[in-house]
Amino acid sequence: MGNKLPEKELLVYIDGELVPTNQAKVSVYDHGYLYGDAVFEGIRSYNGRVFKLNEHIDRLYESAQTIDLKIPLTKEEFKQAILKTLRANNLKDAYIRPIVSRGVGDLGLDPRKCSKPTVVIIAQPWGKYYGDAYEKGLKIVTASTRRIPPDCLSPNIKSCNYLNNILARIEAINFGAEEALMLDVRGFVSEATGDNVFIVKKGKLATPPETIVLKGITRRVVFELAKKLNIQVEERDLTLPEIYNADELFLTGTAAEIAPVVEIDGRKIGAGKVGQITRKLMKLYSELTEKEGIPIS
Ligand code: PXG
Repeated sequence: MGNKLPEKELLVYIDGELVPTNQAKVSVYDHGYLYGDAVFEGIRSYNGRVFKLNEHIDRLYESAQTIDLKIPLTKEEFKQAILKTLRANNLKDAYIRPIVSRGVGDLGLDPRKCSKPTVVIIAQPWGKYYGDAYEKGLKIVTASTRRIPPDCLSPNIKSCNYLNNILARIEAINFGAEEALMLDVRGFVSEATGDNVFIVKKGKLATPPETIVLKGITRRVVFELAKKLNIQVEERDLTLPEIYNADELFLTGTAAEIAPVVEIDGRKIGAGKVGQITRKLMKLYSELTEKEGIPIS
């Protein structure tokens, strides 16, 4: 994990108040803790601007609506709470982690036991998620753990139930790999444990459809950048042989940004080094994040 530990004590937003990290605590009876009954977002700010803030807020409210959780703030109030948290911590380049849980209840699943949702916003300085892999490229493996299918728990919900992904990540760690690729229950490619996946083949991009993955905001940005470069993008089912025979392979995510992959399951991808199209997209992404976004102050 490329995140830097905060040098000074940061303030965390909890239910409208900014409290020092060592006092930033949530009840053990919170259903977010007891049952993973919560939704979250992962947002970045660069150079004093919050990148794609509206898109992240929209997805947070969609996740909440899907699990029938009413966020006790309007979208505008939520945005202001995020900006306030960043200002209070004097952060310009940060990772922002809002979490809305069902709230404090009792033992037992019944969400009616929770009288009000708990709203937390953590914001902290952030480095590179995959360290030096942006130059060298990542080595990843395919996990035997399959991504939960949409008819069981939609991967569109950004919920605090990450055990499926964590199991895949443990497989990667145990194999000495940096990340794991997950297949869906049909055996088609879905996504990495915290990133969407793209292949480049014969100058075109392809990525799995939104029905089986998280609707990644970085994934959408890559669509925009590809358009600018006149590169076609297909959203379709991808097989593992297509991954092995791709010219280039990369992962996308708010934390990961655009991360090149040069090896999977022991097979080199393309020339075994960061590809040309991936490099172009990485450059454009970094330029965009530096200039676009909602100003913190
Ligand atoms: N798929 C999954 C399963 C994710 O969790 C993405 C794709 C990329 O989506 P965005 O919208 O960021 O392009 C994610 C991203 C964290 C954390 O601790 C969150 C994610 C990944 C890694 C860590 O906040 N979510």
